[in-house]
Amino acid sequence: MINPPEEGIRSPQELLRRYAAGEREFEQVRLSEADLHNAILHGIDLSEAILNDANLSRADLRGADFSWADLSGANLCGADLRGAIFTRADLTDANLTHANLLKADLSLANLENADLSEAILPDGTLQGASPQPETIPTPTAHESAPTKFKLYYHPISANARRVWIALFEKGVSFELSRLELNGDQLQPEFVALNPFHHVPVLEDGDFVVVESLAILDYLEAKVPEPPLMPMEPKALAIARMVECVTTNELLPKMNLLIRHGMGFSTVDETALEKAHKEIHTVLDFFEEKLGDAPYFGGKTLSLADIVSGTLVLWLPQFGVSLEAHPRVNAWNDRLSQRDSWQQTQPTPAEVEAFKSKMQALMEQ
Ligand SMILES: N[C@@H](CCC(=O)N[C@@H](CS)C(=O)NCC(=O)O)C(=O)O
Repeated sequence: MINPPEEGIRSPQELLRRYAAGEREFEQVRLSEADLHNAILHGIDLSEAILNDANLSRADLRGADFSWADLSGANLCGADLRGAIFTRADLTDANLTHANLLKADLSLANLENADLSEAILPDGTLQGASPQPETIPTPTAHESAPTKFKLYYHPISANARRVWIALFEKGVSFELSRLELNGDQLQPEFVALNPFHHVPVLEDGDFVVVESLAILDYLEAKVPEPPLMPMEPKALAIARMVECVTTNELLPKMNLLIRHGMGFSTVDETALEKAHKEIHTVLDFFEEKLGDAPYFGGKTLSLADIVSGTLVLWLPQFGVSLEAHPRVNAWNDRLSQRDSWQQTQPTPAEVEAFKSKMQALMEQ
C-alpha cells in the first residue's frame, strides 16, 4: 500500500508533540531545514521523509528508519544513530561527524561528500578525522543486517511490556501490532504465531518467538548492544534469580491480589493474607539482592530490572506499600523515570478499558 504524503506535520514542534503522544510512523514527512537538534526520536519511522538541511545534531535517533529519506546537507553531528536504517537514503553533504552509527544499515545510501570524521561506523570502528572513506562498511549477510522486529502486544500486558521496554532500551527499530485481547488472540492467524494465544509475540523476519523471557534472551543475543545481562557470574546469578522469583513467586501472588482488588471473584481472606506475606518475602529478597547497587545487574539496567520492575510498580495499587523496602522503592522510582518506562506507560483510560476484559482472561 502506498502511504499518502504526511500532511499533518507542519513544523518540527508538531512532529515532536505527536511523537511524545506515541506516534511513530512519519513516512514522507516534509521538514526541510527543520531544527530538531537534541530531539529524542528513537524508533521513529521517517522513511521517504524530506529532511534536507535539517539540524538533527545530537538527536537520539536509535533504530530510526530513514530508508529513501532525503537527508542531503543535514547536520547529524553527534547524533545517536545506532541501528538506524538508511537504505537508499540521500546523505550527500551530510555532517555525520561524531555520530554513532553502530549497526546502522547504510546499504545503498548515497554518502557523497558526507563527513564521517570521528564517527563510530556500523562495524564499531572509529572513523579517523578526514579524509573520509570511499565506502562505508555495511554488515555482511551473516552479520544479519537489521530487520525490523514486530511485537504483538497489549498496552496493559506486563509480559508484553517487558519486551517493549527492552526494544526501546536496545534502541532498535521495531513496529507494534496491538491485540485487543477481546477474542482476537484466538483468531487462526494469531494462533498460528502463538498456539497458546498469548502476547507478547516477537517476529524477526520469518522467525517467531513466544514467551516473554525467551524473547528477551533472543533480543539480548541478537542485539548485544547495549548489554542488558551482566557477564560477571554473581551478577548474572542475581539477575536470573530475580527474573525467576518474579515469574514463579511474585506473579502468582499478585494475580490473587488483582482478582481481589478488582472484585472479580471472592478471594478467601486467609489466602489473601498469605499472598501479602509471600509478596513481602519477595520484596525482602529483592531488597537484599539490590544491596547498594542502582540495578539488579549492578551499575546498569538489566533484564532482571525490566522483568521485575514492570510488575513491582503495580503493587502499591493493590495495597502493597513499598515504603518498608527503601531500596526497592528508590529503584522503582529510578525505573519509572526512564524514557523506556514512560514511553510504555499505559494511560489510566487504557487501564480502565481493560478491566472488563481482564475478568474473562483471569477466570480462564
Ligand atoms: N508466559 C507468557 C505469559 C503471557 C500471557 O499470559 N499473556 C497474557 C497477557 S499478560 C495474554 O496474552 N492473555 C491472552 C490469552 O491468554 O488469551 C509470557 O511470559 O509471555
